[in-house]
Amino acid sequence: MRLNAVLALSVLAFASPAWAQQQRGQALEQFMQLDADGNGSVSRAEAERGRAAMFARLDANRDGALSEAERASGGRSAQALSRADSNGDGTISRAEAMAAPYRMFDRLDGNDDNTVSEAELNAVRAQLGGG
Ligand SMILES: [Ca+2]
Ligand SMILES: [Ca+2]
Ligand SMILES: [Ca+2]
Repeated sequence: MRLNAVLALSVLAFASPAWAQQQRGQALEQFMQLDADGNGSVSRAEAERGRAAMFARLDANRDGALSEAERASGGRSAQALSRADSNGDGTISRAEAMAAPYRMFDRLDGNDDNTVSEAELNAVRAQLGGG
């Protein structure tokens, strides 16, 4: 399910090094589902849309901000978002969520051209495969 996939992404974005390789591989496959136009690569715009969808799903009362309670109901991945609270008021506004570093994307985009190409994905996949 796509929304769960998006949640998994945010977990990976804040993941500790202790995270299992298998979970990373799974998140990678889910990341590829963000390829909305099906051209084999995930642009930053496509990835950001995925992140916005996650935010919308967590914002249960649709006030454009994630309260502590809303994050708590979203599980571990949503709680990780608390790092995005740049003004420290306890809620995460949409702007704060979108302004937070997209670490998974940055990590995958090896040549910093704002697109995670098929080749870049394959390179990471090869690393995860233990090769
Ligand atoms: Ca694409
Ligand atoms: Ca809310
Ligand atoms: Ca790239």
